[in-house]
Amino acid sequence: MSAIGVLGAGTWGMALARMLTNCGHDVTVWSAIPEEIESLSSTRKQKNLPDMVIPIETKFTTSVEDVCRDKDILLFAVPSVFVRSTIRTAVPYILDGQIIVDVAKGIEPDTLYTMTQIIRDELDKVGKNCSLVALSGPTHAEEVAKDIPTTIVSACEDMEVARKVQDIFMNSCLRVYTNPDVQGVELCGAIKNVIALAAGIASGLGYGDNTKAALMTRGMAEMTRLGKAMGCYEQTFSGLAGMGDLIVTATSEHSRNNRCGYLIGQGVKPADAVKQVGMVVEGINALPATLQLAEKYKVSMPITEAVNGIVNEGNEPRKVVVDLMNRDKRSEIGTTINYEHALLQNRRNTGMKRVITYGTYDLLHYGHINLLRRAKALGDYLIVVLSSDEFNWNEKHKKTYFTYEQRKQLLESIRYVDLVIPEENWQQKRSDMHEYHIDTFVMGDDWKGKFDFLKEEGVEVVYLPRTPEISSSQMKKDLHDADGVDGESKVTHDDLDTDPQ
Ligand code: C2G
Repeated sequence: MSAIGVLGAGTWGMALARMLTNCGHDVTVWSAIPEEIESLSSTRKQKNLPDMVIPIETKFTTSVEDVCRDKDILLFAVPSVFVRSTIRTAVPYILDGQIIVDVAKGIEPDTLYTMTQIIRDELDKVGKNCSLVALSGPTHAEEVAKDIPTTIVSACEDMEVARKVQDIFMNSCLRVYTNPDVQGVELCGAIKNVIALAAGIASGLGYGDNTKAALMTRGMAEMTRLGKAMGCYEQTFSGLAGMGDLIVTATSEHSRNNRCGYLIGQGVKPADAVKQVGMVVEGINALPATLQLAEKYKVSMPITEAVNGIVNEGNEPRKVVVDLMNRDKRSEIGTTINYEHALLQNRRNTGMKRVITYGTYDLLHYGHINLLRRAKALGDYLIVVLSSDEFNWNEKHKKTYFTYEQRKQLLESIRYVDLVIPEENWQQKRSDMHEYHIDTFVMGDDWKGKFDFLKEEGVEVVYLPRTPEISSSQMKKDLHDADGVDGESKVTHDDLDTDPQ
C-alpha cells in the first residue's frame, strides 16, 4: 500500500483518487478551493461525475502541507495553467526523493515547458530533487470512474521509477505501460487537444468521417514532426499517449476539446464555446505554446495554425478549411534522416550508455575492428568520429588511401558501429561529449594520457591496448612497395577445382 496525495479535485483527480483508494492505497485529496473539498467530503460526489461514488476511505484536506506530508507519491491533477502556482504552494512541504506524478497536459507559453519541466523548474529553485513522472494516455475520467478497461503510459527517464508508478497504478481496469520519453509523452498530451479541437470544428461544420480521419492522421503527422525535431521518440507518437489519446479526444463525446470545437464549427464564438463547455479546454490553452515550439524548431504545423486562426484571430472556419485543402501539393513521406541524430542528442534518452572513439580508419583492418569491438562492449551505442580528408591533411598531416566517404561506408558496415560523424578539428571533442551525451571516451593506447582532459567533461576515458603488428601506415607502405601488384588473384575462377570429389 502506498500513501498518495492528490493535488486537484477535478474529474480526473477524483476518478484516480477513487480508483487508487479502491486498490487499497491511502489517498488524500487537496484542492485550492475549500468549498470544493467541503462538498466532496460531505456528498462523496464530484459534480461532473454524478454517478461516481467516492469511497469513504478517501480523505480530504484543505491543507497543502497535509496532502504532501508522508506521501510516497504526489499526484498533480490540476489544470495545466495552475501547475506552476500549485507546485510553488506545495514546494516547502515536498521532500527530496518523493515521486511526483503529473496528469495535467499542456505546455507553458513563453518558457515552452511541459508540466513536469515546470515542476522541475520550481523544485530546482529551492534545490529539491524529486523523481518526475508523466502519466498520460487515452483515459477519459468518465470511463475510469466506471472501471471501464483503460490503458495509460507511465513516463519517466528513470525506468525504475516509471515501473514503480506502473506497479502502483496498475489494476484489472487500468493497464499501465512504461516509456522513458517523458517529453514525447507530454507533447502528445498537449498537442492532441489542438487536433481534437480541429476535429470538433470539422464536425460542427457538418463535415464527415473522411474529414475527421484526415485531420487526425495529418494532425498526428505534424505532432510527430515537432516531436522528432525536439529529439523525442517517434514510437511515442504512435503509442497510447500519442495516437491513442488523439483517437479518444478527437472522437469521443466526453472530450471537452472536441465538444468545444463542435460548437465553434456551429458558429458559436470561441469564448462562448469555452463557457458552454464549462470546464477547462486545454487545446485552446496549448495553442500559443505549440505555435511557439513550431516556430522555434522550424516545423510546419498547418492544422495547429488553422485552429489558432479560428480561435484567436477570428478566421471563418469554412474559409480556413478551403485554405487547408488548397495548400501546395505535398508527399506523405517526409525525410527522417535526422531522427537518429536527434535521438542521440536527446538528454532524456538515458537508458543507453554511449561510447565514442576518434580515428582515421584508413584501409580498415583487423586492428581497427578489434578496437571497435572492444569499444562497443563498453556500452550500448558506439559513435565513431572519423577524420575528414581536410583534417587529416591539414592537421594530422596524413594522406589517406580511401576518401572520407569510402572510409565512412566501410565503418558503417561494421556491426559494432552505430553512427559515424566527421572529425573536423582537435577542439570538437569537448563539445562532442556534451552534444552526444557521452559516457565513455575510448582510444587505442598509442594515445595514452593524451585525452585525459576529457575527464573534466564528466566522461570516463579508456585507452585500449592496440592490436600489435598491424597498422594502416604499414599497409600503405606495403601497397606502395608492392608497386603495381594489385592484390588480385592471378588465376581465373575457371582454373580452380572447387569440387574435389
Ligand atoms: N588501433 C588499434 N590497433 C591497431 C591500429 C589502430 O587499436 N593495430 C586503434 C587506434 O589506437 C585508434 C583507432 O584504432 O584508437 C584508429 O586508429 P587510426 O585510424 O590510426 O586513427 P588515429 O590517427 O589514431 O586518429 O583525434 C584523434 C584521432 O582522430 C586519432
